[in-house]
Order: sequence, then C-alpha cells, then structure tokens
Amino acid sequence: VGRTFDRVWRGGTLATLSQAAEGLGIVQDGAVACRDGRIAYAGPEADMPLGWDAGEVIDLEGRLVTPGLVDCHTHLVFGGDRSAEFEMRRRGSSYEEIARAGGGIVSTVRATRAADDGELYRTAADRLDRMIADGVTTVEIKSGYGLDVETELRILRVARALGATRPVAVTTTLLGPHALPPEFKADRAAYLRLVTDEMIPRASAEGLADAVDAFLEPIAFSTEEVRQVFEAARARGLPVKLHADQLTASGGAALAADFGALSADHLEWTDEAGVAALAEAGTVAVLLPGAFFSLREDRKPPIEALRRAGVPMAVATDCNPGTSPLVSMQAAMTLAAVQFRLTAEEVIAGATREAARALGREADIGTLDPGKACDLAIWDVEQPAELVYWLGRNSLHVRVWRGR
Ligand code: DI6
Ligand code: FE
Repeated sequence: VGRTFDRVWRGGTLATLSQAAEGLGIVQDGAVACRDGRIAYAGPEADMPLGWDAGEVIDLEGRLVTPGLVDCHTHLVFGGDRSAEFEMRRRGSSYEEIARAGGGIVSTVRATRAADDGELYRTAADRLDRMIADGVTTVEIKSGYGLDVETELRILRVARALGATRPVAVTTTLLGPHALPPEFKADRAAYLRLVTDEMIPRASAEGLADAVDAFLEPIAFSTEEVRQVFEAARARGLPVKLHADQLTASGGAALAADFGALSADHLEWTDEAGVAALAEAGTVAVLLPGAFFSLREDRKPPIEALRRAGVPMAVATDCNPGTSPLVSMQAAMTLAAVQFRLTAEEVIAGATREAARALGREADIGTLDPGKACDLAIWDVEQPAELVYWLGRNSLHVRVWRGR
C-alpha cells in the first residue's frame, strides 16, 4: 500500500473558514494532510485515519494555519508609476482634477503602451513576489492600462505568464472600460465598439480573460456604456465584475447585481437599494481599503447594511499605481479592520473564502476543506485577531501552495 499522504502538517491551530463551521472554523490540535496538491484531510489530529503515513510530516509548533490569502482585485501589470501625482494630491489636487487634466489612468496608459513585454513582466513579477512573501496563494490581475486591443491583450498575456512561472494561481480580468483613451476623445461610441466587438471577442477566443470589469463613474463610463460591455461579456459566457459607486452614487451595485456579477467593488457610495440588490443576486461586495486610505476618502462603504443584508464581503489590495499603491494583503486586512470597522473574523473570511467567491472559485480554494487546493498560510501569531492588528509586520511564517 502506498503512503497515505504526501505531506502532513500537525500540532497547530487550524482556522478552516469552512462554510459550515461557526466563525473561523477553529480546530485546536489540528492537522492538514495533502495528496497531489489537494487537501485530503483537515481537522483534529486525533481523527486522522488510523495508521496514516506521509512522505513528510511537519510540526506546526502550535502556529495558526489559515487558507492561503486570496487577493481578488489587483491591477498588477502596468508601466511606470504615479508618485508625482501622489505629491500633487498631497498639495491639494483631487483625483478627479488630475484625471480631467490628462493625468491619472491615462498617464499610466502611456507608460504601459511604451513598455515592452519584458518590462511589464519584470515590474509586475517584483510586486507579485512580494505578495507571495505576504501569504497570497491566488491573485486576480486586471488589464485596463492598455486601452487598445493589442496592449490590453498583451497585459493579459503577461498576467497568464506570471501565473505560469510563479508559485501562485492567477485569474485574469479584462478591464477595457477603465478610461477613455485620448485617441477616442471625440468618439466614445467608437471606443465602446472596440471593447465589445474586438477586445472581448479576442480575449475570449484566446482564453486570456476569466472575467470582464468596468469603471462606472462620471469620470469614466456611464450605466448605458457599461450595460453594452456586460452584454458583450455575457454573449461570450464571461462573468462580470464592476468598479461600483467608488466616487459617486452611480447605481453601480444595482447594475452589477442586475447582471449577476461575481462582485461589485469599492461601494463607498452604494445605497440601501444597491445593498438589497447585491444580497438578492448573491454578488460579493469587495472592499478596497487601500484606495479609501490613499484617496483620503471620508465616505465609508455601508458595512452595517451589507452585514444586515447578509452580503458576502471580501477584502483586496486594489494594487494599482493611482489610487492604491498597496502590495500587502496583510496591510489591506488591517486597514479594512481599522477604517471599515470589520471584525477579525469578517476580514480573515474576506481575504480567503469570500475573496475566492468573488472570483467564482469558492469550490476550489479559500477554505481548509478536503478536495480544495492545499493552499495554506502558516502564521507567527498567538491569536487570529493579530492578523488584523499588526500593520507593517509580516506575520507569515510559511506559505504552502498546492501542497508545497
Ligand atoms: N478605480 C480605481 O481606484 C482605479 N481604477 C478604478 O477603476 C484607479 C486606477 C488609476 O488611477 O490608475
Ligand atoms: Fe480597481
């Protein structure tokens, strides 16, 4: 008879985040066993099959184990940086003013179009390696800084290459309607047609996009334009996500829910009707405290309403050069707890199980349940609450991805 398991981690406290369990699904004196990169067992060590055997047994020395962190909202691949604008904002210019003056997203678009694949890969890989060192095992990467077909597809190819060459799972999202590119200033409809008739079909045909996203704001795209994009995504069988109600109450949450979106993200200006629509649709609310922090916003997402309505809440970095130059999920977790008053349990679930749900991957990752990918984060903390308490302290002891 072959070995029961490839590897077993024992002698620690598990936070399984199992849907069925109470709270974090805490298991004292727990063990996790993996076989072929999948969790074969997760629970009390005492309940492991009698006479089990493993190629390797690792003593957790009492440490806390959670599912690997899932960063479900990043714009990781881009050229250049926006530190100069960051300074302008410190001197009083608003994000919108800078965008209308031709800065903002469009300035990163120029830098991205000018960067070759190698530079896009290298600069994103540096950020990705830091996320991996922070405990991330799955990351979503959006396009959105190309705004022409070739560059948008190039960004998605770089994202796919990052997932193929780094020990992390990557899901990709086409964010064509991120900003209106300068060359289409006089003809918005033509840019929308480029998105619906070329970007989405090409990305879909080449298997480059796992979802489609849009930026619904007066400084970006309108409800009608986003509807066109979402119809085109639906026609290609691609799920949708939406940057919704971040800067204004634009009915983004309701629109996302209307399309059964995987997630509606930001939500600072979402109202009760939007919350009810999200609850009805089962759409995940993705909270992005890095942008809230960097933009010095003062309007918080309707957390209490989301809680009451039972809307699943996820937390992500929104890593992007303009509004959230944040690379650490651990920091995003602390910011979410402090700024949005989320409990430790809500934040840890939001950075694992609910983030997996926001990617449509809750069947495969996000909890310590048999059959799921054996993606673990093993922490140097005594209490789970420390994961949302420390800021700037990397509490990760060891990260396990697909059993390694
Ligand atoms: N909302 C945001 O905060 C980012 N994109 C979006 O749709 C901003 C992206 C940038 O400023 O570069
Ligand atoms: Fe974003």
